[in-house]
Formats: sequence, structure tokens, C-alpha cells
Amino acid sequence: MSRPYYITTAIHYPNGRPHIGHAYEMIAADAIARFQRDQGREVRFQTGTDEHGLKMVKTARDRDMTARELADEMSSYFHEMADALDISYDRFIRTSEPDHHAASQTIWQAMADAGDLYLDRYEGWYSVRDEAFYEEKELVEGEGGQKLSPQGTPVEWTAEETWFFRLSRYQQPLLDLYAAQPDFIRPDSRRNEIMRFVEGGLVDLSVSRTSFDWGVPVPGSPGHVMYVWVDALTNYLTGAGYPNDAAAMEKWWPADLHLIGKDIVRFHAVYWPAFLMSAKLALPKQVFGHGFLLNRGEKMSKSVGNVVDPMELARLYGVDALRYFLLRDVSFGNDGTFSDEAIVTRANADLSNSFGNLGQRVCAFIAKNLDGKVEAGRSEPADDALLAEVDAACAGFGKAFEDLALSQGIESWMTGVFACNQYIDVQAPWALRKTDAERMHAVLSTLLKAIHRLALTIQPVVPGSSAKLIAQLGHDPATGTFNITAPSPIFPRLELGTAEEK
Ligand code: ME8
Repeated sequence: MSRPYYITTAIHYPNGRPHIGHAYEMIAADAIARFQRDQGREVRFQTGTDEHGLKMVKTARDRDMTARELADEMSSYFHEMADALDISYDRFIRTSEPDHHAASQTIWQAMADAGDLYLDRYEGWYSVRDEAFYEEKELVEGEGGQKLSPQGTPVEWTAEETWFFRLSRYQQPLLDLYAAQPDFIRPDSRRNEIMRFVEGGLVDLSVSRTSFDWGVPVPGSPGHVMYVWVDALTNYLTGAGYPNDAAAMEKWWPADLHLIGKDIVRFHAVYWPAFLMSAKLALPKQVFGHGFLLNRGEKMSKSVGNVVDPMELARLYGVDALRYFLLRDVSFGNDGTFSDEAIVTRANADLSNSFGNLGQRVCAFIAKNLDGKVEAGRSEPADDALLAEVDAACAGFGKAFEDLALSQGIESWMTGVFACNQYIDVQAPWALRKTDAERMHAVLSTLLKAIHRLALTIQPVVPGSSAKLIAQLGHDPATGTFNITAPSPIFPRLELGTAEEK
């Protein structure tokens, strides 16, 4: 029995509509989840929305609505996007849900019982945009001497009575963790950054707020709601059945992978393991900080006006073309850039012209001339050689995906597609029809096996299209034969769609 696999994305702030960065994270996590299911593992995959905190309160106030109304409206767009992009989540969690409040209050109590919480007065800098506290020494100077967070967001001076978490106690345990489990934080650049931060010393963390009430109430402390990151991180436990479902916890916790963006690694690799150690819960196996997507090399922002709606891209180019592009063209862990041209070029080169064309030519020929079926025919060594090459390409995909090297995995898979196209050129099955039908059958049957294998392998990346292709092949697992009926093109050639054509 293989072990169950629990994977999570960050939960997204529903203070606005989802953008392409959110879509990217869901797509990457989905491809990993689907890959793990293909390996025979039972997978739990969670995504959702992070609905508390000052940012939600302020955005709602600006829009003349309550935070709950804002959360309800915006969360539904994230939920719809997840469905539209074929994200195979098991739970879409909303932190305003009652079971999540219960989980957050339980972990809070466990940290209190450990003696790690105390009441004091907080005075310091807070960035609403990052929902983060910063030390004076971390701040940078913006235009006109304005103080900014290291992420470049505005900070405001905050002074209020709050609960503190004894983060300072966990400096050495955290450093020990990074040393004992070098894979706890990936990629290495993120790991180094976090180690430097923790080596620099940790100050206790303010973990409650009294200036607003949109959050999880602190147990036994009227007027205090939890700092949004305390409850946000706890979503991963809520999804695993904490605290009441011991069987689910036993099965799913600790999580195998928290997939998040590079800007929030500190919360996941410092605060989160410290909270869990304090509450005497097992630590997640890995935190992976993916890179940021840039629009034609530029950071996206509302003020620049270059924020891209992922649903629009999916509508223009198709969900699978978008998924394929993002996973193939961005080296996982690094920043990546996108543009309409780049999506169209990649999808046409790999999906339409290479893999799609291969499937379409072979299927259409067999449907038209052979009534959808091929016989074993007379095989030659070149046939087994091709299947071996395709097997190696697919094994390379698996090995790379196991290691979260998603783009390299797809590159490896593509070598199998190229091998098939070369084989067609050399074997020329269309010509054999008149000269050597027995040999033609062997060539086509080899190609069907290869295409089937390639379609199964790439399924985590382009699930909808692979499923269509696999259905079209009419594979009978009992006999290993194929029966092709009504083949239709699966990867259409894309044209550049511009915003004006909407
Ligand atoms: O940080 N490219 O939510 P969020 C790629 N609620 N990824 C991007 C991106 C971009 N341009 N912009 C953002 C939060 N992301 C918290 C998380 S988890 C317990 C709480 C990623 O909506 C970002 O790095 O600001 C994060 O992983 C995710 O989108 C949600 O960002």
C-alpha cells in the first residue's frame, strides 16, 4: 500500500478577483496532485480562500460592504476559477467556515497550554497589504523617505494590546529542523534566505488584534481576534480533520507538500513549524516556494494596469493550452514571464503541431482506411526501439515530477513525441498501405501504443485533452487492442487573440 499524499496551495485573499498568479499556483498543485494519483496514491488536495484580516476589512469598507459580503462575493470567483481550470481539489476551504474556527481555537489553546502565549502591548510596523509585522531594521526607504516593507509595500505604525507568541524560543529548534531536513524548504535559494533570517534572531510575534473584529475570536479573551496568519496557516490542519477526526488526521497529517509563492515562505517555514512544535503536532514534510509570474517581464499591479484575468486567457486559448504553457515554459521555482504570443507559440509547437498532429494523423488514417482497427502485423526491431524510447521519455517525466521539476518532466515527455514523429517519417506507414500491408499494421499498432502511453503520461498537465484522446483511441485493457471511432482534432491550432477582439 502506498502512502496517502496531502498537498495544499496557499489560500488566497479574496479582496479582489483572482489573477494569473493564483491560477498558476492552482495549476501547478493540480498537476502534482494528478501525477501522484496516477502513481496509485490516495491524494487529498486542498485550496481555498483566506478571508479574515485587516486587508479584507479595509477593502470592504472602501466598497461600502461588510467583510463577509466581500468574502462571499470574491471567494465565489476563486471557486469558479478552480472549476474552470480543471483543478481536482478535494476541498475548497473558506476560513470563515465553522470547522475552521474550531480548529484555529484548538491550536491556539494548545499553544497557550505550552506556555507560549502572553499578553503585552505591541508597538511596531504593520503592512496591511502583506498582513505582516516587520522589524524596524527590515524596512527600506521608498520615494520621499516613505518607509516600506522589504516587499515594497507601505507600512503603518500600530500600537495595541495583543497576545504574543514566544517565537524567540523556537530559533534553535527551527535551525535544527532545517539542518536535519534539508528538503524542508525548497528551492535552495528560499532555504538559504530563511536560514539567514532565523540565524539573525527571532522576536516574539504579535498574534492577536483588538482594533477590529473580523477574525477568529481568541478563546477566553474578549475583544481579541487572531492575527490572520495564525488562522490562515491552520487551514491545512482543518482540512486534515483537526481536531476531532482522529482517523483523518492519522491518514493525512503531516501534509506532504505546501505549495506557495516565494513571498510567503517566511510564514510557512518559520511561523508555521514553530506553531506546530508548540502545539506538539507533526511538521509538514516540505514547503515549496514557487516563483512569480511576470507579464512580459513586468511585475503585475493594478496601478500599472497590466493585471491579467486567467479566465480570459483560458477562454482565448483553452484551459489545457494555458496549463501546458505555464508548466512547460516556467522553470518551476523560478520567476517566469508570459505573453499571449508565448502561449500561442508554445501550444502550437508542442501540442498542436507535434503531439496533436501525431494523434490526429494516425487516428484519422486508421478510421478512414482500416475501419478503426489494426492487426499485429509483421514487427521489426525499430518498433520495440520506439516503444523503449517512449518508455524512457515517460519515465523521465515521472522522475522529474516526483522531484517537482515540472518543466523538465514535460521536456522529457516531448522527446517521446519527437521519437514518434521521426519513426513515422522513416517507416512511412501511409505508403506501406499499397506495398506491404502487414508491415503497415505493425507500424500503426506500435504508434497507437506509443500515443496511448504518451497521453496517459501527460494527463496531469492537460487532463481534459488527454482524456479525450484516450477515449478516442478506444483502448481495451483486457486485450490491449484499440478501436478508433470518429477521431477529431484535440489540440486546435491557436491564433493570437487580442484584448480588442473580446
Ligand atoms: O498570500 N505569480 O494570499 P495571496 C505567482 N492569503 N504567484 C503569485 C503571484 C504571481 N504574480 N502573486 C501572488 C496570501 N502569488 C495569503 C496566503 S496561506 C496560509 C495564506 C501567489 O492571495 C502568492 O505567492 O496574496 C501566494 O502563494 C498565492 O498566490 C496567494 O496570494
